[in-house]
Amino acid sequence: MTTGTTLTHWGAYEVDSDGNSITGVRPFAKDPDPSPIGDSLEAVTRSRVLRPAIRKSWLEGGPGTRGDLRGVEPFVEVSWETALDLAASELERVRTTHGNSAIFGGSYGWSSAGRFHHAQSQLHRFLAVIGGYTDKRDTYSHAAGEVITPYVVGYDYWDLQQAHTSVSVIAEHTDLVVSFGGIPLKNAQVQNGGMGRHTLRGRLQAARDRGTRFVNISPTRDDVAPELDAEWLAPRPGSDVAVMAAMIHTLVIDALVDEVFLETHCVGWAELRSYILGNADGTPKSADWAGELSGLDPDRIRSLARELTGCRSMLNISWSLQRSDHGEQTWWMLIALACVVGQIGLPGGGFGIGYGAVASVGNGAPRRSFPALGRPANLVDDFIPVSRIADMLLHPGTPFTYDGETRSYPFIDLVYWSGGNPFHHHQDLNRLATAWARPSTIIVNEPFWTSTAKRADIVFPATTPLERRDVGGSSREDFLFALEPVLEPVGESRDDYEIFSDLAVRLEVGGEFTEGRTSDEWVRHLYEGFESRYPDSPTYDEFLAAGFIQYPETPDTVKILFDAFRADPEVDPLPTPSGRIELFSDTIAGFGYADCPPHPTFLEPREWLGSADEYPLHLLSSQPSTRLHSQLDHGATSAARKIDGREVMRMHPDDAAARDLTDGDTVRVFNDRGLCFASIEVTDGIRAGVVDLPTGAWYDPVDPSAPGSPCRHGNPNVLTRDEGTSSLAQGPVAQSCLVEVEKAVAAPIPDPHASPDFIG
Ligand SMILES: Nc1nc2c(c(=O)[nH]1)N[C@H]1C(S)=C(S)[C@@H](COP(=O)(O)OP(=O)(O)OC[C@H]3O[C@@H](n4cnc5c(=O)[nH]c(N)nc54)[C@H](O)[C@@H]3O)O[C@H]1N2
Ligand SMILES: Nc1nc2c(c(=O)[nH]1)N[C@H]1C(S)=C(S)[C@@H](COP(=O)(O)OP(=O)(O)OC[C@H]3O[C@@H](n4cnc5c(=O)[nH]c(N)nc54)[C@H](O)[C@@H]3O)O[C@H]1N2
Ligand SMILES: [Mo]
Repeated sequence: MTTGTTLTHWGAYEVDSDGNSITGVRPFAKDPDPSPIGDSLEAVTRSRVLRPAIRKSWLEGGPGTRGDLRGVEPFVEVSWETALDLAASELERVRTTHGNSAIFGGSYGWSSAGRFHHAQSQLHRFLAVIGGYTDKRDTYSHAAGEVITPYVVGYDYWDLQQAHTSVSVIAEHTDLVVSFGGIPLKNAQVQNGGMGRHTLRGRLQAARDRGTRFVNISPTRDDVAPELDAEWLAPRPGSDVAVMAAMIHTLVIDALVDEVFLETHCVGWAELRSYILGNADGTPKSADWAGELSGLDPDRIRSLARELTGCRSMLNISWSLQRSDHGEQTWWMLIALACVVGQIGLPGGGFGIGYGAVASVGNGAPRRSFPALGRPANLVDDFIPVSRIADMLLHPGTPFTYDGETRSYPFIDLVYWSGGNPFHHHQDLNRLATAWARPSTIIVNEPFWTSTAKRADIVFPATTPLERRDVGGSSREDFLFALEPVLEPVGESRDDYEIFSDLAVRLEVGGEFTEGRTSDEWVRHLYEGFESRYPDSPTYDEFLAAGFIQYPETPDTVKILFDAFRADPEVDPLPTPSGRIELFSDTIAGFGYADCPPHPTFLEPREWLGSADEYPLHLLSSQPSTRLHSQLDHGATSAARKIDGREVMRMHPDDAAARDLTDGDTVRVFNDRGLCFASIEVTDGIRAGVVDLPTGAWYDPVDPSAPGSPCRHGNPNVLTRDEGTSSLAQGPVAQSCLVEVEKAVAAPIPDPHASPDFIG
C-alpha cells in the first residue's frame, strides 16, 4: 500500500492506494472545513479512457469523414504509435494547407490542480511551438465582468480580486452585508489551483457572532448559510440591476447620497443621476418601478437603501449575475451603488465582487507567485471571446464585435482540446453539436470518457494527478503542495506532457518543446525558479520531504479595497482615463453599442420572467455543490445527491402543485432549444417561478444519432441560450433561460458514465 498527498481544486488530501485503486482518502490535517467532494476521489480509476482510440469513419476515410457521426459511431482502439502518427500528420496537413489559424486550441477548462501538468498550459505550449493557434479570451466564469471592470476601476478583475477587502476585516467592522447572489459556501469549496485551508465559513461565523447582519438577495435561500440568519429577499432573476438602480434613486430622493465621494473619487455621476431620475426616458428608476420588475416589496428596497448609509455596509455580488443578458451592467451598477453610499476604502465598507464564488476572494492569505510553464509567443492573432465557439465553427469569416473592435471568425479545420469539457460547459449543446460536426478533425486528451471525448476523432488517454509527480497551489492561496503519484497510470494512459512531447518529436520540434527535460526535471526546474524568487523557501528536496509549504504572514496580507485611493485620489489614482471610478465611460460611449450604454443601465433581458409566456419558469443552472463542474460526476459525492440516477432540480411548492408534481418525481424540462430529464426536490428555499438545475451531470442524449435528442441525465446546457452578453464582452448568458416542466415516467437510465462502443 502507498500513501501520498494530492491536491485538487477543492482541497488537499492524503490518499491511500494499493497501486491500482484508491483505498482511503483523508482531508489535509490543517484544513478546518474540508470539502466532501474529496470522497469522490475513489472514482478516479473508473470511466477511464484506457487506450488511444480513433472514431471509425475518420480512421477508415481520413480527416473530414462523417463529422456528423461524432458521438454516434464506435471507436477503434489503436497503438500509441498509430494514434500519434495520425495526429501529427493531420496537424501538419492543417497547418500547411490552411495555416496555423485553422487550429483551434482555446481549450477552455479547469483541468486539474498541479502546475506543471496543467493540461491547457501544456497544449498551449505545444501549439505555440508548432507555430501558433486560434485562442480564446476571457472565461465562462465572468467574461462580461472581466471586460467591463477595467473601464470602471482601471484594474482588471484579477488584480481587483487580489485587492479585495479581507473577510477578517468584514468580520471586525461590517454591520451590514447585502449580497446579490449571496455568499454561497458550496462554491467556496473550490479554488482554481487548490488550497490548503477553507477559511470562509469560520470568518463569516465570526462576523455573525460579532453582530454583522446579512441580507441575501437571491432566488435561492441557501446562497447564505443558515447559521448566518440572513434576511432573504428573492428577486426575479435578471432584475438585480433595477433593484440597485432603485436603491440609488431612494438615496437621491432622501438626500443620502455621498456627494463628496462622488465629486472627488468618481466621474459621470451627473449622467448616471440623470438616468436614475428618468430625465431622458421619463421613467424614474424608483423603488416602485424596480418592485414591478423584481417582485420585491418597494418599501423594503427603500428601507434597505437607507440602511446601507446608516451603518458600515458592504455590498457583494456573485459572478453568476453577469452570466446573463447584458451581464456587464450588473457589476457596474453594483460599483455605482457603492460609490453613492460612499464607503469604498473604509474598513469593512464599499463593495466586493465574488465573495464566496471561489475560496480565495478576501481570504487575506499571504501570496506567492509560482513560475508559469511558459511558451513562445503565439504567432496567430485570431481569437474568439471564449463562448463564441459555435458561432466560429458555424460562421467562419463572419464579423463580430468585441471590446471596441470588429473582427471576424477564423476558419477552423482542426480542434484540439485538453483539460476542458465543452459538452458540459457550453450553452445550447444541440447547437454546439451541429457546429462540432464541421471541422475535419477533433483531437481530445482526456482521462475519462466524457461527453466531449466521446465526440472526438482521436482520443488520447491522459493520466490524472494521482498518477504523476507535480507541484501545486493557487497564486491566491497560502500553500504550495508536492503532489505525489499514488497510482500506476490507468490502462495505457500517459501524461499530457508525454503526449505533446511525442507529437513534437514527430513535427521535428521535440527539443523546443521539452528543452531536454523529463517531466520530473521540469517540476524541479519550476520549483527552483520559485525558490530563487523567494529565497526563504526550502530546497526542492526539503520541500518533497515536508510535502507542503505554508507561506509566512506578512504585514500587508490583510486588505481594505481602495483604501489608498480613498485617502488621496491625487496621489493614488485608479488606472482609468480619469484616475477616478467611472460611472460614465467616454471610451464605452465611443464604441456606440446599443446593448452596452456608457453608464450602468437596466436593460431588459432577452429571456426572463418579465416577458415569459410559452415557457413560464426561469431556469438557473448554478454551480453544483457535489462536484467541480462535470469532474468526478461518477464519484460518490455526486451520486449521493442524484435521485434515480438523475440530477436534482429544485422547484417551489406552488410550481410543483400546479404541475401535479411531488418531491422525487422525474420531470421533463424543455424549451425550443432542447429537453432534458431531471428529478425534482420540492422546496420553499427557491423563489416561485424559478427552478435550479446545477451544471455537470454528464450530457447523455437518449439517441445520439437524432439531432436534439433529450438528455436523460439532467444536463441544463441543452436548454440554455448560446448568445453573447452584449457587443462589448460577448460573454455567456447561461442564467437567462426560460423553460417549462412536466411530469415524466421514472424509467431506469443506463450508466451515463459508460465507455463508448469499440470495434476491431
Ligand atoms: N449552464 C451553465 N453552464 C456553465 C456554467 C453555468 O453557470 N451554467 N458555468 C460555466 C463555468 S463558470 C465554467 S468555469 C465551465 C467549466 O467547464 P470545464 O472547466 O470545461 O469543466 P470541467 O468539468 O472542470 O472540465 C475539465 C475537464 O478536464 C479533464 N481533466 C482533468 N485533469 C486533466 C488532465 O490532467 N489532463 C487532461 N487532458 N484532462 C484533464 C476533466 O476530466 C474534465 O473533463 O462551465 C461553464 N458552464
Ligand atoms: N462546489 C463547486 N464550487 C464551485 C464550482 C463548482 O463547479 N462546484 N465552480 C467554480 C467556478 S468555475 C465558478 S466560475 C464559481 C461561480 O460562482 P457563481 O457564479 O457565484 O456561482 P453560481 O452557483 O452560478 O451562482 C451563485 C448563486 O447566484 C444566484 N443567482 C443566479 N442568478 C441570479 C440572479 O439573477 N440574481 C440574483 N440575485 N442571484 C442569482 C443563484 O441562486 C446561485 O446559487 O463557482 C466556483 N465554485
Ligand atoms: Mo467558472
